[in-house]
Amino acid sequence: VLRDPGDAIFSNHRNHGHFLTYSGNCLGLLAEIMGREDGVCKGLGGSQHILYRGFHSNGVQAGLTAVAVGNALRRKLAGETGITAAFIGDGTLGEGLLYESLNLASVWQVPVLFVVENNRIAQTTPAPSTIAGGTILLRGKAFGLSCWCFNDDDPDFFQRVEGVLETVRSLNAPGFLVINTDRLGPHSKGDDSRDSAEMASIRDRDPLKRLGDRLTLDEKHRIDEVNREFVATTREVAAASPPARYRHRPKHSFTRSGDFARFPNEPISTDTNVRASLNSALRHLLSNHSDVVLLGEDLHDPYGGAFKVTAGLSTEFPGRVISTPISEAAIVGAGIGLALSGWRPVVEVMFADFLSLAMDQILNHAVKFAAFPETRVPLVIRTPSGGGRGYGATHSQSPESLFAGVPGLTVVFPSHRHNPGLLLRRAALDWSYPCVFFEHKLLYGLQCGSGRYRECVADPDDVASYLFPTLERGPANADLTLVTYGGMLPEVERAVAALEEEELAIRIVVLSLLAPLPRRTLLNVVASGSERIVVVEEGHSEFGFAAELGSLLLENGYSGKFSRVGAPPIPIPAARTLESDVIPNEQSILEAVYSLFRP
Ligand SMILES: Cc1ncc(C[n+]2csc(CCOP(=O)(O)OP(=O)(O)O)c2C)c(N)n1
Ligand SMILES: [Mg+2]
Repeated sequence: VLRDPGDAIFSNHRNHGHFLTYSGNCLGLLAEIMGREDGVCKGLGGSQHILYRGFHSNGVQAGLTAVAVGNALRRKLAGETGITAAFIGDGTLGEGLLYESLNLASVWQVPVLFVVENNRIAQTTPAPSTIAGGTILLRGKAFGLSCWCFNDDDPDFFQRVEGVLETVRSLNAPGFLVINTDRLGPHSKGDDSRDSAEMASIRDRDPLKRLGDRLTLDEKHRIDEVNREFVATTREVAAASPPARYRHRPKHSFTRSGDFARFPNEPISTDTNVRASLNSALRHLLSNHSDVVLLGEDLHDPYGGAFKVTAGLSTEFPGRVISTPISEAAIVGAGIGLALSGWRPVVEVMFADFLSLAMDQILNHAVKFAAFPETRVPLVIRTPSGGGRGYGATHSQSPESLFAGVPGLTVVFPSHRHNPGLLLRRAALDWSYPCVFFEHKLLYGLQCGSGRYRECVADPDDVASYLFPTLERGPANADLTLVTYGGMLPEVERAVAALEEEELAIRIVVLSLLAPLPRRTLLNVVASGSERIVVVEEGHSEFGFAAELGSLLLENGYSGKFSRVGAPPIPIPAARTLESDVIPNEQSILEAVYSLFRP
């Protein structure tokens, strides 16, 4: 009954039945499970991870519930028909994201039907020992959803479920359906701890068996025979499909091509600061692209976001700048749902420190979907980052290296010497992969300006290195090259001014793209003509950006001196005096530089 072309399903680890009911594609599913080329996801997904038309599933319990809400939000905003079904098991009632998703669905009144398959067991754990008081249904009621509960052996089960779907469709609002059912076998292989008497009664209650009992023996045999033959043939055809193989071993998830002419450059405007540049980029996106929507906490006027980057936009674009509950995981998930269904969401996470709450959505959902062939996830997550304002340990961090370590995630961190607004527009419009866009708090108020920097030549095979350029300033044969990005640039420039007083020739290289690391661009510019390289980053330097750059240089034969400057691996303290002792500054940069000139 999910027959509207706009309908979508977000399933879970137990997706085979959902998939077959949705698609009827038995061969595609079996070949996928067997790791064959004819699999619906060409062997990339396997048993649990499926993306096929409007069908999505993966193996993270509740992980797709927020993505489902985003999928339904897109349809609602676009005024389209269709509903979204999101499946969970009873054991998944322990996952926090589920409640963020129920809340979002209710606040936004989007047509998502949450379906709880209540088999009273989770892997090996009986439900009563993990599901606290009240009934399951009350959980849906608590969020104001229309609620239903049926047994799967109810003779009118199908008609009842059809009625539920029609209600959700006609109300265009969320629902919560609990289906009491049974698990007929072990969770995986030999992991069923239920005793034989319980299993016998479960098998006896099996609605399919009960249906079968109404048939004559002859009819039953005939149906069994047809089914056996169908399964045997399907298996044979699936087995004849070649094992899935990469044509070329992939180096990354990004497709690359050097057609830079598609992305015109723009001179940087010097009469604007970073905040205004970003604000006008968002205004441009909203004015010219009806598929752009902004999500985040406190974005609305007159507040306009914690750092005022969205000021004025909720007034100018009613309904498209959406202030959300405090639910970082769910709003990033909803962004994934919007992006997967063709829109260009820009999500603001109020402080970069809170990205950790959305890590599962980024690591297990956004980049995983984006790695499927012909799948675009143009999601931008903007976030103010870094210290220098005495905000303490949970509002001052620089977590970009953590996120640069996520395979398939794009990490952009512009400085005031880049064109921050242009880079944000490119992340939203020209780049079809999930991107975390860091904005340093101390840069918001700085005037933009190219400051005598020039763009390094981009790698012709790497569009990202062009879209999010690396800048350089200073002579090619410098005594020393300083490499940095984001909020460290003003400190680096102060240090360089001091060094130039001492008649040292210093080159500065400033990245805006941290991941995928613009390797060839960096090798061309950094490794050539410098015997001393100092990398400055604000985050703690262990396992960080500078370490990655150091490896790149070593692997490519660099034999000069190398040093990195970063914070120690401790929580950022709140007192300004303590904070300035741990975050790199002009003085600590100079010390690192001088140490490389000592014999
Ligand atoms: C976030 C997460 N934690 C743990 C698991 C491992 N796991 C897979 S299925 C499962 C039990 C799920 O139980 P339930 O939600 O009741 O679904 P059922 O299998 O009974 O349909 C567990 C713990 C997982 N896949 N995802
Ligand atoms: Mg269960």
